[in-house]
Amino acid sequence: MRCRGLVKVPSTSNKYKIFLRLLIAADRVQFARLLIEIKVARSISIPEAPVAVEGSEATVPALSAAPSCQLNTLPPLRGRHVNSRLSHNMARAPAVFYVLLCLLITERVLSNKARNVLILLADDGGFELGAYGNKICQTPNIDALARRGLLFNNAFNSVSSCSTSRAALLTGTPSHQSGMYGLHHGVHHFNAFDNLTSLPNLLRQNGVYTGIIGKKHVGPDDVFRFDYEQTERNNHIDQVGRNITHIKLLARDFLANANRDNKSFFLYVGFHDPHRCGHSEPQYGAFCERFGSGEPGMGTIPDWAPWYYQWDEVQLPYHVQDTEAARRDIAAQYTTMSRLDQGVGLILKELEAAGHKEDTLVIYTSDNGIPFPGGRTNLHEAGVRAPLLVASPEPGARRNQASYAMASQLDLMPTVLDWFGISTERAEDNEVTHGDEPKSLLPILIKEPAYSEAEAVFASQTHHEVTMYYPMRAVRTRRYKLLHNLHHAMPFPIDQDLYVSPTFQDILNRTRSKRPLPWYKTLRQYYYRPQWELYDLRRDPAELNNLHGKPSLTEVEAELRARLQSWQRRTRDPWRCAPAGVLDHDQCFALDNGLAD
Ligand SMILES: *[C@@H]1O[C@H](CO)[C@@H](O)[C@H](O)[C@H]1NC(C)=O
Ligand SMILES: *[C@@H]1O[C@H](CO)[C@@H](O)[C@H](O)[C@H]1NC(C)=O
Ligand SMILES: *[C@@H]1O[C@H](CO)[C@@H](O)[C@H](O)[C@H]1NC(C)=O
Ligand SMILES: *[C@@H]1O[C@H](CO)[C@@H](O)[C@H](O)[C@H]1NC(C)=O
Ligand SMILES: [Ca+2]
Repeated sequence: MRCRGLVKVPSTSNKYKIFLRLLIAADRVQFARLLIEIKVARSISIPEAPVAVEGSEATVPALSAAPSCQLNTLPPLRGRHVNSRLSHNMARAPAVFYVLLCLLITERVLSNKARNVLILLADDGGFELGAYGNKICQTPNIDALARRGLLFNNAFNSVSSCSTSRAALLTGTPSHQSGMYGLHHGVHHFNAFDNLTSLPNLLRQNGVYTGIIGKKHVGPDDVFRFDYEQTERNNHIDQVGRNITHIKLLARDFLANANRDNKSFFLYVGFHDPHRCGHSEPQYGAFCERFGSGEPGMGTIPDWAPWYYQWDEVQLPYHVQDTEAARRDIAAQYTTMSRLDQGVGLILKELEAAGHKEDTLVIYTSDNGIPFPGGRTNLHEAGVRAPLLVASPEPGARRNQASYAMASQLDLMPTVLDWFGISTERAEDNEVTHGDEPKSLLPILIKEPAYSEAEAVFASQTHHEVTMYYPMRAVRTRRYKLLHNLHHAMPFPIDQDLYVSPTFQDILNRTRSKRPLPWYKTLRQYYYRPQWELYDLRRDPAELNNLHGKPSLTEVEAELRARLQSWQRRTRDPWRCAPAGVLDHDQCFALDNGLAD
């Protein structure tokens, strides 16, 4: 396979000379082989659960009698009421598997072995990764991490905006329930509710040494407190979020503290790459790709060897127009990806040097989709579908494999708590207690769950910037997505950062001057959306063919709608009556504004 489009330039040289063309490694992550069956376990199965009516709950007697694994944090294993999706999944799973799982977990907690977690969070990072099939953008370090662990092909953000997504990741709570309705900084000024239980607070209470390096972007401080904080609050964001040499040294410092105190640790590294910076620091380029590049006046980052790409050979995402301006924008993003990728490599080396390669769960993901039209701030796929790599050091863990299980970033908090063997009782203050609730992903690291059409993830967005009020709610199963644009008559808002980008300016200019725009939508279509959008993602991954109201899908749509509403009710969504009604004392009262359907 030829690796096209790649130009590597030494940081000291200005000559854009190709001197290296790489072959794509042959041992790519295997996308096809998924269902590894444990033959012995298959012969014993739990009877099918009664089919639950939407919103109601079904008890699964077989489960109450089955493994009483008190140490596990998965609610179903405590023999509680479980919702239809979970009971469905559990009912299909082999009983022996759960018994083994309980034994594993019990042994793990009793052996008191050190266990740590490292979260590597990209900022607006997408699928510009070799591991996810991008053939041009070179990310050898992240690809190596993917080979060491499990690659999720169906992982989703619960919201497509920075602060809200980070708050959701750190509390397991959707944005409408956390109170973090939009961006935290400056005039936007959003904060989560004071009564929320966050992952770092819970871990600190349980004796885990917690650290954050890089972008924090959530508040209030008391709700999100880490023992070790090197963030934009006490540093320049570029130093803690983009200067990978500086980040490496901070990680070394944190790990030395953890080792000195002989403590389990949780380290959250919030890279600011590959976020745009044309709005805040245009002197460094659209993606800050020149910051520390070694070009005159840009400074150097000793550990970064930037990679440069030819604009005409980037791998264009389907939601970005095929023009030189947009392609150059993507090429700049790729260069910034090389800084993120090498940063990930440095942190993993520090982890190993500190003696923690074999006892640390490593998670790589991104807070929201890429900052291009159709991406960040949208609940369409390019806005919420996220890379998710989870590498477990456990001997039985899946490696160099892909999972198609539906995973939400709301699942990360229960996953980390499960890893540390901490009960989620206190986390349940966050009110997500029944139904389609967040779940630990650890069982998936051991075995691919049986395929289920019933698995779903949810998304909820209200603001990005304070001016960008555009509430949306969505439910996504493996096949379908139902998206509700609550205030659909308003134009879809555009954030400052996207507005000044070469890609959006190009769309504007071409639309204004009526020049050809080789894009998947018109600007008008992008701004004005219908109230309901229903997509069959198997047939229509770009979400271009709205099937809302299609007679053959009446039942599918009604089911998704009921499920979305039920999730909104359970998570106390203040918007659950919008736009057709007003909420009062947990009831919706009609407005007769013609939007009831
Ligand atoms: C560190 O803690 C573990 C238990 O968590 C214990 O077995 C070990 O002896 C401790 N090491 C030191 C040097 O204190
Ligand atoms: C990055 O950090 C290193 C170490 O602190 C420093 O020497 C270097 O000048 C920094 N680079 C930039 C571009 O700020
Ligand atoms: C947390 O605070 C919010 C806002 O005041 C409130 O609506 C919610 O019910 C509170 N949750 C709990 C568990 O107290
Ligand atoms: C768009 O038009 C403006 C004004 O004519 C111009 O300054 C700018 O360079 C153009 N941008 C792009 C990306 O074509
Ligand atoms: Ca972001």
